[in-house]
Amino acid sequence: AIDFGIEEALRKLGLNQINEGTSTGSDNFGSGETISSHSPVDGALIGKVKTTTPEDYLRVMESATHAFKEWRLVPAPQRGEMVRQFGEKLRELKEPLGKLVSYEMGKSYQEGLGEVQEMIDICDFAVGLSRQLHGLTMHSERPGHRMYEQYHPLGVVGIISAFNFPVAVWAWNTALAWVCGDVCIWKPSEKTPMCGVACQNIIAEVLKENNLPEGISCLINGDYKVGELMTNDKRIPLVSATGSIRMGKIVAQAVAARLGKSLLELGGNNAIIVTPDADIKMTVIGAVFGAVGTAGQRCTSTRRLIIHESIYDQVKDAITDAYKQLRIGNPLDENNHVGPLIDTDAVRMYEAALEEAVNEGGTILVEGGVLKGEGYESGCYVKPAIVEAQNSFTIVQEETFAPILYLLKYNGPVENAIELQNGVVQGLSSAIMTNSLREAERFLSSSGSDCGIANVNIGTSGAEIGGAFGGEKETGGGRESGSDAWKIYMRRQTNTINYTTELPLAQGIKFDL
Ligand code: UN1
Repeated sequence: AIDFGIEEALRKLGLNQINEGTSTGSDNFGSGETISSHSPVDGALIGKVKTTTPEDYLRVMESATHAFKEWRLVPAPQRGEMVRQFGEKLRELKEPLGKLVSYEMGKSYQEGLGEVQEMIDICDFAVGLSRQLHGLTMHSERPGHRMYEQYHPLGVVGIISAFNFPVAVWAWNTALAWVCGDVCIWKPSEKTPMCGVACQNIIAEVLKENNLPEGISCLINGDYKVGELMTNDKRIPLVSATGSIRMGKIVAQAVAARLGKSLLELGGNNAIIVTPDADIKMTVIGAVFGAVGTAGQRCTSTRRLIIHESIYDQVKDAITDAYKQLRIGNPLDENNHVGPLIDTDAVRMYEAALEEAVNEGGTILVEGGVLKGEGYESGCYVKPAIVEAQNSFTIVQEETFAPILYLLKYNGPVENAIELQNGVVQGLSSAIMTNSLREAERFLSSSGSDCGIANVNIGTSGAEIGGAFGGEKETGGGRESGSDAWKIYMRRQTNTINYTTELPLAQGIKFDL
């Protein structure tokens, strides 16, 4: 086997064969059972991580609560300075961390580096933001009164993240939460626990170097039961959760039952509309990357292509041709386009989805299948598939986290394509390929795409961190990352100050004593 420098990367990230999976900042422990992390790349054991017990969690919570009391008093620009240093450390460790992401999750090394770049970018964004946590001032209706609003830190933020972006999604949340004056407890996916420990090692060093309270960044590990410790904990005012719609509904109900806030970033069922005015070459690149990049395991992955009948055959031929060029294999080898799925459960779901698509009447255009033989020993490598289908198929309505692309045909005006595109329960990302101004603007209008992300002449995946990221309907409604997404990590307070010697009441009410 070729050595892709994994050992060295693990060493640079301070990872061991057995790692403590619970951290109150600098104190690492974990008395629960261990999770073994096997790479989907070659099936090898990367390392083990000890899970968090309810007793361990109490210690974590104590550390976080204590840290919050101090951290909220640190001026926001100084909090930004801590995040700046964290971003610097990420720049230094970009290669080993990108490699670990690639090896533990299975995405290509390029995409692993890209994910760490998103972390660096959100740190830069958060540093600037730390001087711009602005509120408004209003004019009071009463003389001699001043009215304004301010944003205060919220408290302990719980972060539950998914395997597919094992480091970036945490960073989008935590970098903003930290400049907002919050402290965070993170439960990474139990499928990528080593990435979690690596990130915690990096931030723990920054906190120590700055003599900051440990507990600003805490880590817990385990399955949904460990997540429940946070969703049911009224000391956590905000839970940010990324994952399946099924998981999001459970989290949202638990958090709502105690009137906490949740920020949900759940499944997508993203489509690209291809109109008669589309640039076919751009369409092919956007659609192929969107469908097979990250082996179809992004929540923004392209699941459906909605193509006008007049160019249907042309687009179909161009896409199926492009699929013939795809090289599937070890994602650390830069010659490959497509890596493995996360595990063999995901492979089974991929196989079941293809079977169901055919049972419902779909036609296979590019055949799928599980790869066997040399280089594919982990059993997680599958062939990207294309199926001609109908939007009404049950399987097309669902998000399958795998490289399966459904081709759908539309006729008539672009409104018909928009109706198909909106005709699913999810509402994350969407795109239109067109050179027609009328079609593009229709797609972006109030009667256009109902998604949180709507792109023109760009695919559905690969959003920049500067915009708010998230979607509508069963995608959960949350917004993370750029724009004013920071506001959910703070509590808003309206202040009115009377600088007279009278006490006039609002609404002109008279109350004489
Ligand atoms: C995800 O899949 O959970 O837009 C996040 C994108 C990436 C983030 C995806 N920037 O594809």
